[in-house]
Amino acid sequence: MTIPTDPKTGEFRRSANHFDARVTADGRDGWPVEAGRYRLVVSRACPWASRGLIARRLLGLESALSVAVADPIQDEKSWRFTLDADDRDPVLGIRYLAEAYHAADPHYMGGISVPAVVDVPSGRLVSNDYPRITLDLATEWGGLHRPGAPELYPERLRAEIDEVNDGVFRDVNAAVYQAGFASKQAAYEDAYQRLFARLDQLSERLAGQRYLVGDTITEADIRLFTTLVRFDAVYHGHFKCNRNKLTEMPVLWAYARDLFQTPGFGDTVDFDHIKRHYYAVHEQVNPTRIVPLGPDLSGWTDPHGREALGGRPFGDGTPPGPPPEGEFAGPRW
Ligand SMILES: N[C@@H](CCC(=O)N[C@@H](CS)C(=O)NCC(=O)O)C(=O)O
Repeated sequence: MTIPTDPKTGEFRRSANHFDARVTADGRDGWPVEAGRYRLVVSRACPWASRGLIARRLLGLESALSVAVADPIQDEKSWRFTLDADDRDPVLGIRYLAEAYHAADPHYMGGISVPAVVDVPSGRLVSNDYPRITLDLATEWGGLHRPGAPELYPERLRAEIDEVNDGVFRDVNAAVYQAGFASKQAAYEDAYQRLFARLDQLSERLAGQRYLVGDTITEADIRLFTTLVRFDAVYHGHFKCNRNKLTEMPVLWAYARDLFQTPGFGDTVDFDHIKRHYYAVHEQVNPTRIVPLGPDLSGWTDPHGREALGGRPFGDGTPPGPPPEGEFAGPRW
């Protein structure tokens, strides 16, 4: 994989999400919410795709929206279904995610990214617009949510969630990549400084409250979690985000463990996929492609003590049940 950076500043250039149609309750973009119609294509390595995996579990959309898990190691044609029999996704019948992109636009020349929502009957990509995908699962897919599903994007908290998400996107979710992919010292240092300043600020915020916004789990927690859970395994070493480890930031470490141990979070996390993807795919950053054996991940299941802060993880709702057969990705150590 070639990492696109600005030749002048050395800053990582993230490509735009080209396919931004929305699956909605009223089908205004031509894609109505419908059980069994769409397939969510993910890599369990990818933080942006993992948002979708978590939201789907929390909302109980597993049977309405099936999931295809790509091999964590892309080849020159990008994401592929080599974990499946015959190297083919059993539902879409394709070998590469690129086939769904090209079914939607035969002339498309951009990146092939996950997460991707694909229309099963036509095989066409509908959306790779990851920030929108989870918000729509929370709001537009309400008719298919399980009984007791949480409100991940409640109207009354949207302004605050959006504001927190903005900072978390810029200085956490995206900043780790900007640090890791920078090709000039100043670009790296800028991302590193923003990242740790924001993590310090989030630590302060979370010292006295269990979740980022309100007293229940929201979309904001999902977005912060997907970066924190990768922090020590890949960002600290591979991306040089090494002022300290997550395990050395007591508030954030307890917060991340609390979420990890909440049904719907930890059971989507596959540290093996995460480590192999980052260390083996970014050969500009890690030319030997050696995947480190550490860190010791056993602490993720240690008690976190955050119940003492109160909070109602699912509000008036309930936690989701176990993941469907064959989908459990959680702690296996
Ligand atoms: N679609 C977005 C975000 C999703 C994203 O970056 N996904 C990564 C995996 S973590 C991916 O699929 N990268 C391959 C590519 O963009 O070609 C983007 O391109 O910036």
